[in-house]
Amino acid sequence: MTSLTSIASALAAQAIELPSWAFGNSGTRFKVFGSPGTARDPFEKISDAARVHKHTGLAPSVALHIPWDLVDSIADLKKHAEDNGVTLGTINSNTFQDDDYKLGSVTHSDPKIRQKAIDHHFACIDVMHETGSRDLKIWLADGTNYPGQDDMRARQDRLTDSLATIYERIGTDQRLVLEYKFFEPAFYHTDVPDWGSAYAQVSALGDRAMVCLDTGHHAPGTNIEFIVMQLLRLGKLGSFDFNSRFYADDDLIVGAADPFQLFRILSEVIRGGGYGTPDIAFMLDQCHNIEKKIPGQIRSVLNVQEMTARALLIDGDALAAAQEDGDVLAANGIVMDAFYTDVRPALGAWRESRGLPADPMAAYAASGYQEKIEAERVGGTQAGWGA
Ligand code: PSV
Ligand code: MN
Repeated sequence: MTSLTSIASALAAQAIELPSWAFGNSGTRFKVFGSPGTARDPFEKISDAARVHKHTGLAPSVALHIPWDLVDSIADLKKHAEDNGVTLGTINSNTFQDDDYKLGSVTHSDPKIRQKAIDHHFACIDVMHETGSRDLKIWLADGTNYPGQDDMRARQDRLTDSLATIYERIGTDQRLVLEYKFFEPAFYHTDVPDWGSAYAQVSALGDRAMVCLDTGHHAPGTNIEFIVMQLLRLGKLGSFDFNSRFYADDDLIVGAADPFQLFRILSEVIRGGGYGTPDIAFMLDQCHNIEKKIPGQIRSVLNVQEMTARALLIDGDALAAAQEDGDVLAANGIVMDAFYTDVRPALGAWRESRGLPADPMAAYAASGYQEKIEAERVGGTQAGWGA
């Protein structure tokens, strides 16, 4: 097996983008629980995200969601991020919380609603120019609940037209990243349900249009690492939204539900040349409903790092030889040996060698930051999922 020391420099290439919305209160359809110290505005969300980077060195950028993170001065927010040692990353559009979008946004049959949704994306692109963001990430809640409710094909055509209009507006150094999801909030069909549909749409747009793979957006049992392989092979994997799920789009801590799946996904990323290149944004898309948010994000990025380290340990040469020989058990054994390696002590030492705490969870707990925000952030309205 590949040695732990030989993967040290590869580990240094890891950068995971945090979602601003993970630092607000969120919940289920039944209840959103408040928690002491929760950020009350985008500035406090960024401050909290920066603590994750401070203790892990893994999370140098923060994705924004518009309009949730709109502030009077984006320039001030950008400066605040930089003062805290992080940058502003992907801009996520939101066409799922306005009454006008009940029956769709960019696919709506009414041209006025479609234009409203397109204009929102133009506004997001304006924000990107101010933040210096590369990626505009589009997830659409568009879809229908009942057979016959709308013409699926006409909606697909309208989607193509709307995306083309948005794509024309992005800068030459920017990208449009389209996220698919097979259900929810629409339950009969969604207009971008799967990687193939997203791939067809972005391929029609051009080189700077890519697919975003949210790990929670597949039917149970889907072989997600196959999709990773295929999109990498096709040169169209633009970003990940990492999270984990037991049943639906649970948005739980990545690697919590199925660490082996996370390992398999990261193995395909590495195998396909998607690791250590800026071409793929490794984002989290999670909510922390019952656990503390900052340590929840620290745990998440550590889980990604841990499974990346294990995946880097796969002996590619030995694996290729076993595959060539048709040695089924040897090939599988090479992969499983890497997966079962406990890399935590070595990662602790690796962190210390880089001036980071060996145990970022403990370092955060000892830092006093949680107590400080719980004492200071009294009054005002806590940010929620959606604000
Ligand atoms: C939709 O479920 C989604 O995964 C999209 O990425 C949204 O932008 C995000 O969740 C909102 O939390
Ligand atoms: Mn997502």
